[in-house]
Amino acid sequence: MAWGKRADVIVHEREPFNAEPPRAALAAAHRTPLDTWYVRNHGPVPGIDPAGWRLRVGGRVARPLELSLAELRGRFTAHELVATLQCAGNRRAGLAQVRDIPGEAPWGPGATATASWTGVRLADVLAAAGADPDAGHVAFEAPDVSRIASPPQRFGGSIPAAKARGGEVLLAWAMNDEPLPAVHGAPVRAVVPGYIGARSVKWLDRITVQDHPSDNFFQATSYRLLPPEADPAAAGPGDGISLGPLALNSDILLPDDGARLRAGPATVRGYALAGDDREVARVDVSADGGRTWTQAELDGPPGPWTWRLWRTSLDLPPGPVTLTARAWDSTAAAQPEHAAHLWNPKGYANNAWARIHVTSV
Ligand SMILES: Nc1nc2c(c(=O)[nH]1)N[C@H]1C(S)=C(S)[C@@H](COP(=O)(O)O)O[C@H]1N2
Ligand SMILES: [Mo]
Repeated sequence: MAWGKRADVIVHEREPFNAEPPRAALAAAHRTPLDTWYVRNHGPVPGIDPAGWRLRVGGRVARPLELSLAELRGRFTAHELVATLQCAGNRRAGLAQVRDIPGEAPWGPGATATASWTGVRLADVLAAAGADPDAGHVAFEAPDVSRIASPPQRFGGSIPAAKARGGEVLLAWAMNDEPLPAVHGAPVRAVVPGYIGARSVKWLDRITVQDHPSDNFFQATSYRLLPPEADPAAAGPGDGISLGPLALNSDILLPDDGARLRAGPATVRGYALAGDDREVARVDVSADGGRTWTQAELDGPPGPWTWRLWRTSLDLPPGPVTLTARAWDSTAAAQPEHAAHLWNPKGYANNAWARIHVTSV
């Protein structure tokens, strides 16, 4: 299978390559194996010679930097951090059931995964460059040119400087203790835990400290939540709500949607992710559409920036059963019940209650 992915990945697009694993595959481990990780690309995977690769750090800095891979690894302390990434389009299929979302991949719950990342802290690199403490944003850029962008341009995005200075944002060259695979951004990618996946820019080659958010298409125009009546083809820079910190979300991974099970006790498993610096506080699971709930057992988190895998056992009556799950976070916020009031023309940020349909016999 392409790009070292397992044979059963669901390929949404071959070029650019976009694929997610079947939901059950994500339940197997806290750290998702590399062959199971989703891939989200907006353009062709660039072929980068690591020996010729340079990271340029500029903008509002006292000392602009140009670093080879050896310099990046040699000059700064390496850190390892386990972090979950999640695409803003994760679970879009649930929104597309409400109303058509033309031109966007119908991602299921698999556009999210967890890895241990090894790299240097963006904060340390910014300090070495003498980044202006009053600059509000840090922008990333990469060489992959997307024809989705108008005009066609390199992929980019930005994060607030306060987030960039948090120790959790890494410039990573290894994933699950393996060299970063080409499709995941080799030689170096940004890892921005708690933010939509689009800010974790792969094949990173430029960092700019600046006063304003990036004017790259994928920050200024795309990855923004438009009102339902907006025409996404007519959207311009600054329209809609900018997406940064992830919304609280969860989904059911086992049993599979459409499964036939024996009536009686059944194990239900899934993931929950709180987004940015919030924590998952509780996950409720229901076999009667939300009339009664059972609290799931949360697995110990592999780190503060990761999903919680959860499990519980529910008694299934014979017949068709809808399994429902909803998470709560440390601010006592819960997931909204229905995708209908979350619908937006680009299909981002679906964090409605998880629902799968099974038949027990
Ligand atoms: N250069 C570059 N970085 C990128 C992208 C891209 O298309 N080009 N896609 C982004 C999006 S939308 C997501 S969700 C994550 C996906 O990371 P993965 O493919 O390693 O799973 O990468 C982000 N970084
Ligand atoms: Mo994404």
